[in-house]
Amino acid sequence: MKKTLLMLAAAAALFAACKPSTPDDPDNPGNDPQENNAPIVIDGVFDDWAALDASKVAVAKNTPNSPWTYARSMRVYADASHIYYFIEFDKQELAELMEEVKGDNGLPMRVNLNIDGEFTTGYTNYSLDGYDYIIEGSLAENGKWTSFDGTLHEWGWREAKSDYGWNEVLAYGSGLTWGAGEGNKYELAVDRKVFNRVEKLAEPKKIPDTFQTGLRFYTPGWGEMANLPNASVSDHEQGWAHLLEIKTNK
Ligand SMILES: [Ca+2]
Repeated sequence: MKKTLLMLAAAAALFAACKPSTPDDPDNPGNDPQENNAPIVIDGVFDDWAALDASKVAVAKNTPNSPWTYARSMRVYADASHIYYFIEFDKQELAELMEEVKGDNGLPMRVNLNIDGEFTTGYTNYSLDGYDYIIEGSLAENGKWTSFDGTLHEWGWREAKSDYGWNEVLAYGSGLTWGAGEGNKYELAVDRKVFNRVEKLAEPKKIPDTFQTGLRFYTPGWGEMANLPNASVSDHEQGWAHLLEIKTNK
C-alpha cells in the first residue's frame, strides 16, 4: 500500500514537472512562450499564415478608389484562445511614416470589435456597424516595429462627462495584445482570456464565437491614414464599410 502511494506521488510530481506553462500566467502576462501547437507565432515571420486553411481566414483588401492607400490588406484568424491579425502596408507610405516615428512618436492603430451581435448600437463612426470595444496601441517606436501593447476601451456612458464615449477598462501591460513586424508586414495576437476576464461596465463580457472586427490606422500625430475593411467612395462617400465577420475555428 505504502509503495503504491509513493508511486502515485512520484507520478504526480512528474506530471507537474511536465506541465507546460500557460499563456495567461498572471505573473508574466502576455510574454509567456506560446503553446507548441499555436497556429500563429508572433515573430515577424509570416509563413505560418500561408500554412493556415485559407477558408478559415477572413480577408479584407483595400478597395480601389477607397479614400486610403496606406493599408493594403488585413487577414484575421481566430481560434478558441486567440485572435490573430496579419496586416500588409504600402511600402512607400510606411517608409515615410517610419521616418516620422524616429522622433519617438508612436504609430497608432485601433482594433475595433463588435461582440454583441448588434450593428446599430456602439460606435457608428468609421464603419457601417456599431462596435463596442477598441484596442488602442502603437505599431512602431523610434522608426522600428514594436510589440503592440494595447489598452482596451469600452463604448458606453461616461458619468464624469455626462455623455457616451470610450471608457478605458484595461491599461497597458495587461498582456491583452502583442505583435511583431518585418518589412511592410505586421502580425498581432489578442489573448481572448485576458479580454474575457476584464471587469467591464456592460454585458456581454466575452468575445463570442462569431464577431466583427476592423482596423484603423493613424499618423504619429493621430491623423487618419486608413480604415479596413473599406468601401469605394462611389459606394460610401466616406469610404466606410461593414466590419469583417470572423467565425472562430474551434
Ligand atoms: Ca509568425
